[in-house]
This record gives sequence, C-alpha cells and structure tokens, in this order.
Amino acid sequence: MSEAIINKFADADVLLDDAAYQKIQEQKESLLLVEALINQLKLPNEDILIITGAMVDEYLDNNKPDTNSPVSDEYINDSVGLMEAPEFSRFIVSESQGEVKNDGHPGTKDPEVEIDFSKKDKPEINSEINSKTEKPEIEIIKEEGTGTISSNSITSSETTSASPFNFEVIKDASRKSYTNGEIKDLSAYFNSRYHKLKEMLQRKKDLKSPQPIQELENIQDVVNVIGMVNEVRNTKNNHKLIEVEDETGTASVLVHNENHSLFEDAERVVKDEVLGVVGTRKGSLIMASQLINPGTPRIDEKEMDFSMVFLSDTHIGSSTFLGDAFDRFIKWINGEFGDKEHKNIANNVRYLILAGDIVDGIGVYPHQDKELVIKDIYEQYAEAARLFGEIDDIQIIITPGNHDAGRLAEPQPAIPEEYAADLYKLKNVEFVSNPSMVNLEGINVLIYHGRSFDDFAMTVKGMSHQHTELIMKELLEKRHLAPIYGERTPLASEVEDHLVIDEVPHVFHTGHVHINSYKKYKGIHLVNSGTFQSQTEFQKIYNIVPTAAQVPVLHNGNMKVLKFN
Ligand code: D5M
Ligand code: FE
Ligand code: ZN
Repeated sequence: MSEAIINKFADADVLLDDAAYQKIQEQKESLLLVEALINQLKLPNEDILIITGAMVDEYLDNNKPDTNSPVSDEYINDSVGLMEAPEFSRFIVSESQGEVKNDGHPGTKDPEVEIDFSKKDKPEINSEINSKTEKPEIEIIKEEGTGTISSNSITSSETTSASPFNFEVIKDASRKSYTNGEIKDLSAYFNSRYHKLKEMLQRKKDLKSPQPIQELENIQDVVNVIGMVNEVRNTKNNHKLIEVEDETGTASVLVHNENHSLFEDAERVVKDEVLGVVGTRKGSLIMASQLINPGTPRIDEKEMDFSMVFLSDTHIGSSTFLGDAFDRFIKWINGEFGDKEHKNIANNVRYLILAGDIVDGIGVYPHQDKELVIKDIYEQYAEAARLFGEIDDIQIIITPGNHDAGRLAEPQPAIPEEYAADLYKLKNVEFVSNPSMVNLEGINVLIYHGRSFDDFAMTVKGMSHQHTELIMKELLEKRHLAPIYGERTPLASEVEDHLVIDEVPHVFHTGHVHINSYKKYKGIHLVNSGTFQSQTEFQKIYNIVPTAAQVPVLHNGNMKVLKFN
C-alpha cells in the first residue's frame, strides 16, 4: 500500500484491522476507497476509528462499482504491499541521496538559520552580572556536588615521571582514515550508525529479536522493530506519526496523545535517530506501546583528587573577545590571582580542555571582518599560542569548533598544524578531533563542540540554547551526538559513524551556545563551558545572552564556576 494511503488513514486517525487491510489492498482504487470509508464511517468527534473487514464488505456491497467508469491509473499502483522496501532507502547506495544543506555559520548564509529567537524563552540573565555596579574581578559564583578526595591519590612516581600527566586519547577521529565525503558513502554511513545503535538496542529485553519491517504483515500480536526515523509529524488530531525504516522496509508508528508519557517520549524523537518500537500492528500502522532509546546506564562515579578546567568559545581575534578577563583567568590558573580559596583550586588544576571556537576565524559569516581585531587566521592562532603559552604545568587539550580552521563537517579533524604552528610548538598542548574522548587520570571526558544543539533547540519542544543540559541528556540517551542529518550540523558521510556515543563518559563537555550549564545526570557531569566573548551583533539580534568569562572547574569532583569579569 502506498505511503499516501497510510498517511490518509493516519491523518484521519483511522486504523484498520487485518481483514480490512487485506480487503482494501485488493481493491484497484484503494485511495478512493479509503477516502470514501473515512468520510462515511468516521464521526467528526470520534477519536480513533477502527475499521473492520466486515465494515469494508458492507461498504463495498452498498457501493458496487460502476463497471463503466474508467479506472484512474493514478491509483492502480496504490494496492501494492504495505511494508515493503521503500523507493528511497538510506540503506541502499544511490547517487541521488541527500546532501548536507549548509556548512556554515549562523546568520545570513542559509535562510533556514534565520530563526526568531525572540519567540523562544528569554534567556536567564545572571542577575549578578547585571545588577552589580562594583564587580569583583574573580568570584566563585556556583558550587555544586559533594565530590570526594581519593585516598589512593596519584602516586609520586606518576607526578614526577617524564610526562607528569596520566592522560590518554581514547577516541580521536582525526587518527582514522577519512573518506573524501562523497555522497555514495552515505549508505555506508547510515549503515554504520544503524548497526552500532541496533546492537545497543538489542541488549534491551524487549528488543532482543526485532522483526524485519518487511515481515510485520505476518505478525498478529506484539511487534518490535528497530528502525531509523525518517519523519516525525503530527496527525490532524494531534497524535504523533513516526515513520521508521530498517534495511527491509518502512513502517508508520502511531503514538496516541492520550498515552501521555509515551506521547512525551514521542515529542523528543528526532529525524535520523535509531529507535526501538514495541507495539501492536493495526493494519497499516503500528500502535506504539513503547519507544525505546539505546539509553545510558547510571555510571559508577570516579573519585577525583585533582581539578579540570573547561573552556570553549574563546573567539580570539574577535573585537568582542574579553582580553582583560582572559588575562585574569591566565593569572588565576597559574596560581597568581584571587584569594586563598581561588588559589587552592588553581593549584589543583592539572588539565584544561578547550572545546572549540578557539579563534573567531575569518569569513565564517558575511561581514565578519568588521567584528575582527585580528583579520588573519594565522595571526589569530599565533595570539592564541601567546595566551595559552603562558600556562605552565597543565595539560591542555584542544578540539575544533565551527569557527576554527580545517574541515567543518563532523567529525572535525584536529586543527591542522599548518594554521596553528605556534600552538603546536607548545609542549603541553594536545590536539584532538571534534568529537573526541580523552582519559584524564581514569576520568573519561567526552568532548563535543555542540553544533547539533542548534538543531535540537530549533526542532524539539522544550529545548533551548539556554538549557543545553537537557539536550546533552537526550544525546546520551540516543547515544548520538548529532542525530539530525542534513540540517544545521554538517556531517561527513564517513564509513564509520564517529558521532555514535560508543562509550558512556564520566564527563561530557560541550560549548558552542556561549551559555554555561551544569548538571549531574546518572553520575555523569554534563558541562557547558560558555565563552570568553561578549555579546555579538548576531547574538543581539537573536537575544542570545552569553555567560561570558565564567569558567567551570571540576574540583575534586565538585563543580565550581569562577567568574572573571
Ligand atoms: O555560535 C554563537 C551562538 O549562536 C550560539 O549561541 C549558538 C548560536 N548559533 C550558531 N549557529 C546557529 C544556527 N545555525 N542557528 C541558530 N543558532 C545558532 P558560534 O558557533 O560561536 O558562532
Ligand atoms: Fe562559539
Ligand atoms: Zn560554535
């Protein structure tokens, strides 16, 4: 049966039992029949109607076709099987498959980016920043958690060894071979995503042996499938209709709005994620009873006897880069600034992670040069090297963002040495990809710049740039850093999908939105590290209020946010 028919039934909130489904399928003019059935049988206020085989028979008896009337060709093909291989499949190689729509920046390049932030929730403005006339130059503005100091602290041999840091790169996409991003690799990319996530889903008790979609027609009672989401939409009566696809076909899943908790789950479903569905088959549809994510287990929290500092979005080179505040930050981290408590924290810092948008870049958006004080990308990185070069005895880890030099499509390889020669000369700096995972003295930190937050903030109800912790939770549950393909986040069609969250981290560090957030979720520290850039012209238009110069520090397992302006 064609998609047109499935959609017609779903829009009208009509379900078919198996007999009705068979009978409609046998009819030549099935689409016309569907319309007629809906019109005749569905009462305007009725919620969901189930059409039985007997009802179809009765209708056909009462409305014998006029054998003289011509049969419209348009509908003849509608009576082909329902759950069969789709014409377009993301699992099948085809030269015409979709491409990443935009690769750039907020603002003017792509009309889709022109979103009215003013309609969104107003960002929370830190009252301290706005109301104080006399600002202290350093201040702890947030403290959270009850972290413990490990008794088995780092041994002296480790601290005095040639490399003083017990630090390892666990996952770095730059070290893998890349495709040249040709479209023919797209099916391999989606296959990789599907199979990695399917394997995780099959560990769930309800999804141990999922049925191929093509075989659903033969199943009478409970069905369970694992599919990639092609589309999510609302029916006229505000139920959710989710189309999922596996390697054998596509199926439409209906989520009834009276099933409140399931409907809430459905509101968070996004295009291109891999989802488990348990339900019952009603003719052409699956009536969902459960939507299952690959999920994240609660992790055992690791003890920490050291501190790590999280930065992102320094935007060096921009006229809105907060140089004075950054100088204070450098002094603080070197133990030369602040009171005793501030200095105690600084002295405990062993790692600094910089999660992208290190420099402002050039030509990232139209007329950017007007907002630059350093108009040369090499000079911007040279200035970054000068600033970070002042930091001693701390291991620095740098990943790229959408303003940095190099490939924009994710996974983004580490910032190329040719652009950042002076930074590369610093002995204590390690460059890794976006995303990547590093292990710092037993603590696994997943680093992702956060470009996909734009897609979530724009498409998922209740999600916004102000509360990236909600999006980060969702990414962990979906086990993918950027599930939505082909919108604002450019994804390279690699043979392996490096954005799948293969391993659950202890710390998940992001940036991009220029607004700090912190939350502990299932034992995982979710950290967004804000920015060192004051509000830009673009952000003024969209009412983005940055939390500038506020630096999150995980100090012995407790979150502290230090403010430098
Ligand atoms: O991002 C700076 C800010 O702009 C950050 O709050 C995210 C927001 N932003 C960036 N790109 C987009 C798109 N495409 N849509 C909506 N909002 C966006 P930066 O990466 O530093 O320029
Ligand atoms: Fe940024
Ligand atoms: Zn960014």
